[in-house]
This record gives sequence, C-alpha cells and structure tokens, in this order.
Amino acid sequence: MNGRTKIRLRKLIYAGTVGLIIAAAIGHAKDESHQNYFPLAVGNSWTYTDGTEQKTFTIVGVQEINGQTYYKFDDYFSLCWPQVTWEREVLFRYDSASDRVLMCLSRKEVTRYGFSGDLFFALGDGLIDGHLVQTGVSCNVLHREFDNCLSFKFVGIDCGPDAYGFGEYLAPNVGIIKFVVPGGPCIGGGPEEGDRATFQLQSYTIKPFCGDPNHPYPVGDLNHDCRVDMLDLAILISHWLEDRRPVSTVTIKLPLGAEGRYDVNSPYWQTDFDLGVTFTEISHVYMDWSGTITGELTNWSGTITGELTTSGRPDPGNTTPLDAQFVAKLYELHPHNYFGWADVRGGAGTYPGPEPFDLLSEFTDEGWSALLDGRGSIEIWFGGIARPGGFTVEYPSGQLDSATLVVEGTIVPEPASIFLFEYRNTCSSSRTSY
Ligand SMILES: [Ca+2]
Repeated sequence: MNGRTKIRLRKLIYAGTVGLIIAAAIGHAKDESHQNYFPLAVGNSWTYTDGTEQKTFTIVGVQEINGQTYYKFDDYFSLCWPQVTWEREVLFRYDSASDRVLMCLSRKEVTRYGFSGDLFFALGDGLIDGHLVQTGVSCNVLHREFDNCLSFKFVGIDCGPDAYGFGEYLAPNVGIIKFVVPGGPCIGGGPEEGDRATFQLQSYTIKPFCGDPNHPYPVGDLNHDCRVDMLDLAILISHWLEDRRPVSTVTIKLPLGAEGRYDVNSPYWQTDFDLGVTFTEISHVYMDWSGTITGELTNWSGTITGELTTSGRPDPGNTTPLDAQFVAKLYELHPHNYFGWADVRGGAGTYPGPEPFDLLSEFTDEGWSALLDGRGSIEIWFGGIARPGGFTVEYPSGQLDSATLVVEGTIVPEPASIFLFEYRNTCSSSRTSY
C-alpha cells in the first residue's frame, strides 16, 4: 500500500466514523429524557417544610455497584416515608435506556420513578405501586411557580384501592418540590387522608450537572456523560446493524398469466417479476396452480433397462402409461442460479383421460434468500418424468388453468432508520418491569 492509498483509506475511515456518530446522534436526539427531574450529584440538597417541621435530603456520596454509579441519599426513608423501616441510606441512579429513576435496596433494584405513565413497582416485592399522574402542570410551592411539573402517586398494595397514597411533585432541574406523607397505619398510607402532612420545598442546592439546560448532552454522547469519546463509539459499534424494526407477516400472491395448453414441444414459459416488497425473512414459497395432465403412453417391449427386442420395434400389446409433470423453477437473472423447484405430477392413473389437479406445491429451498429483495424470475415447463427406458407411443400433454406464485414471509412495514440503544442493567433486579 503506497502513501497516497493510506491517506485515502484514513480519510475514508474518518468520514465513515463521523457518519456513524452523526447517525447515532440523530437517533439519540429523539430520546426525551426525564433525567433532570431527579438531579443526581453529590452535595445536592433539598429542604422542605410543612409549616412547623423541616426535613432535608442530601446526596452524601456515590457508590459503584457492578459498574453502575449510584448516588447515596442520607436518611432518606426516615424523612420521606417514615412508615418504611428499611436501611437509612438509599442508592439511586438514572437509567437512560428505560428512562427511569432506579433505587437499589439491599442490592435489589426497583423503580422509584417511571416516566412512561404505566404502573411500576416503586418498592421491593411490589409492596408499593407507583404511577405517573400528571405531566406538564404548573405547581405553586411557597409562592414560587414551577412549570412542567410531574406528579406521582404511590399506593401500598395491602391498603385497598381507595387508600390514600404518597404524593410527590417533581420539577425539571429541581427535583422533588412537594410531597405528602400519609399518616395512616398502612405502609402505603391509611384509608383516611386524616393526619397526612404536606411538605413543600423551602430551599435547595443543585450543582450544575451534565444534561441540565446549561450543560446539554453534546451530539453523539450516547452514555450521557457529556463527553463524546471512544466509549460512545464503542456503544455504537456494539449495537451496529441491530435492527428491531417491527415486522409484519405477509402473503404475496402473484398471478403469472401462464395458463394454456402445454406439451413436450412447448417452449418454457418464463417471466421476471417484482413482488414490490423487501422481505426480512421468507417462510414459504408455493405454486398455487390447477389444470389437467394427460399422461405419456410408453411401450416396454424391451427389458427394464430399455434394451431393444430382437425386432427393435414396439410391442403394441405391452404398453404402460406414465405420469407427466408441470415444473416451476425460481431463479435469479444474474447470475442465472436456480433456487427453488416445485412440480405436480399425474396422468398415469386416468390415462387416456386427463387427470385434474388443484393444489399448492411448495418450492424446495435452495436459497430463498435470493428472493428477499422481492425480485426474481420464474419458468414453467411441461414434460415427462425421468425413466429408465421404453419407447413413447403417445406423448403427454397438459392444461394449465391457473398459476399463481405465493410467497409468505415478513416485511418491514415502513422504510425507516431507527436507532435504539440498550444499556445493561447490572444491579440485580427482582421486580423492575421494563
Ligand atoms: Ca459520552
């Protein structure tokens, strides 16, 4: 390889790499993240009051578990959910793949906030279910207005459907701005709203964080660390050519227009075709055809190997009818490769009368992948079947009344380029449901 070729190759690799990153970024830009509704950074702190009492949450550190970074809240449950008597320090992380805030409890991971609106398990073993109640609402908290708030409701499953649950309101780039602590004896809140207390955000300290409005993710930042580097490229490459587009099962029927009378002197009937779709997989290919076959009459005056009698002439008293056949072959034009064969045989049983047929004949699969583009060629011919010997007394003939090519497979309904990214969840999970 000379120097100029090397330079060209480098340019090509560079252009290709840039192209990949741009393509990934386009796909990624469609992802609407809720990460900033729960800003996670060491030192972030929120103080709430119900008018008489103050509660403060602080993120006091990080912890690595199975390669994931969790943020540690100090004394979380005793402040927020006093009925819950689990450990005092609770770990949180945001999972961009599922767009959820996850909580690690005793090394089990559960969903703390699910942003898609469906029901989720907010706490281990489904003791408390949660769901998103409102989006895009304005919230007034201690005379301050927050836009685009979300509200969640959490209800203990043992408390009955009418139990009042925990309520929480989240604002973008702030976090929890208001929460309701129920006062009933049930873990998810008692059936009476009774002596519940509402705490509102009094003050907060949020460190600038990756992904906040002043520090948006750069184009191509696939792991949301606000840097575009080899890690992002590695993610892209590890998912390269993944295709999760939904597929539809289809049956394409192509009437061939090959009807007519055939005999051994008929030329092959042939046509090129385009089914008009691109398959992702082909499951069956048939000829759906009907007609009649009149068999061949042979004279077996010789031995079974076809040797002649001493006279060398047929013996009219020793004739046998044989089946004849229609054969359909699929092939590619360039190169001229056959990749499927279907036939229908008959005529001997009804000779000299014609034997009718009306059936589906499945093509042999000698490379249906050649048909994935929906294009190919097909030929139909008529003739006798292979036999060891004998003279033909009457040649066979056939009548094709209908002939339709049937292809069953899956197709992509709409041509589209969609990138989906999957991040591995390594905090061993029991009840998270994606
Ligand atoms: Ca990155």
